[in-house]
Amino acid sequence: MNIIDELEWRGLIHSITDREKLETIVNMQIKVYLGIDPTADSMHIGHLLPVIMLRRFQDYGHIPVPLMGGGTGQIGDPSGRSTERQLLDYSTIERNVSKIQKQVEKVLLTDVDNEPLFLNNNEWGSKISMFEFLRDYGKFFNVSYMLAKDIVASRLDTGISFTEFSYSILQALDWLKMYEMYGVNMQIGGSDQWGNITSGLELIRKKYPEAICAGLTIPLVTKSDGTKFGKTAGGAIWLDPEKTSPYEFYQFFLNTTDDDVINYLKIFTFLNQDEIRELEKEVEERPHERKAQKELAKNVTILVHSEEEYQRALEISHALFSGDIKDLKIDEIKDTFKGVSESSINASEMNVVDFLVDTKICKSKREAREFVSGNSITINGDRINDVDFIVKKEDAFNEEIAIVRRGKKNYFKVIFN
Ligand code: 485
Repeated sequence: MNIIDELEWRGLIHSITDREKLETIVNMQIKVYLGIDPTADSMHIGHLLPVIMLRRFQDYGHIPVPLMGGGTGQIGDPSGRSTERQLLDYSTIERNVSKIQKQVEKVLLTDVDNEPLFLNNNEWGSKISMFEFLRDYGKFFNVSYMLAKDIVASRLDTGISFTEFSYSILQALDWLKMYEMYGVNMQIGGSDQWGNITSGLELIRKKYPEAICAGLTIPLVTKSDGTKFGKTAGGAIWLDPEKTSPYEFYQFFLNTTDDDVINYLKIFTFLNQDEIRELEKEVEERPHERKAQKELAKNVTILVHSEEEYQRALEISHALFSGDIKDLKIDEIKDTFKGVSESSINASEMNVVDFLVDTKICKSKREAREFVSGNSITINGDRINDVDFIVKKEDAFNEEIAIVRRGKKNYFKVIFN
């Protein structure tokens, strides 16, 4: 199997600019680039697939070229957006670049011959003068052609600034520069990047008609129930453990449905065809064991975080599943329940029914009584079935946080002030 067969089997190819050219360059050593703009101080789960893709190329002996958009991040890609972006200041961009670069480094192999070539487009972008830009690059772009590109066309009604309109020229210029300086002959990106990738390819071809380069886009990750992948009630799933704890990260993948799990194993893990076929059988024959989900969550958590973080996530999951959270440390409690709905109370003790209503865990006293007498409430791991029970600050974790479970799965965090 070569890399193309592998990507095809995994369902990772949305479009290829030129199949024949790609077939030619896979037999040599490809320098394959992926650009990421430093719009936040961390990548999110949407970035993970393309970065893993770079690693797949690396595993086949090719050279990954992660490009940090230190320059383009100052402008803002209109692709996939219906409104103008907020401009970021320079110091934020620099800080974001270094954080994102570290996250990319974790997924790629660094102590190998085909180590990644990290680049930043601010390097050349900041050196090009305005006149040079318009004379040497702008001349290659026909405005009516640019207006016809989906991204721009879809923004013509609502409005697009000249700044964002110019973005795809900058991305095209990047590829040309990297082709000239480093021989970068391939670009990958999500399917929203198609317009930018083809612009780059066309620019290279105009200057170097003999160039053998190819672009490839990756499909959007879909969910079988039609909802958007990567978003939870708590917001986006980030790779930074400070923003999304490894436990939440692990849980996110663990919660994958039976309908989606085989697809996700193919795209997010390095498990091979045989291993995935085995897990497919497990889903069919013993779905309740959730072996495929566990394997998915384990592999991705170890890749993005570490073996230790994975073990911690497992321990926390077991504790939560059994409801036995008493042994968790305060930091783990904070971590585990980050993003869980939170409320605060000012009293140091309170009757449980009032407490449940005050914290909005229950809608009314009547509902609160029903939950308590129905054995559905636990506080800090203890089941409370007495409506006269008094909840006390001194019993809370660190005398600070009470964790309430309503029913099997609904957790709430209450902060004592
Ligand atoms: O030369 C380039 C300069 C910048 C970029 C690419 C090439 C970044 C690109 N324009 C972009 O905006 N990418 C998004 C980002 O940075 O958040 C996302 C894409 C997604 C996937 C991901 O980056 O929306 O499809 O490519 C890695």
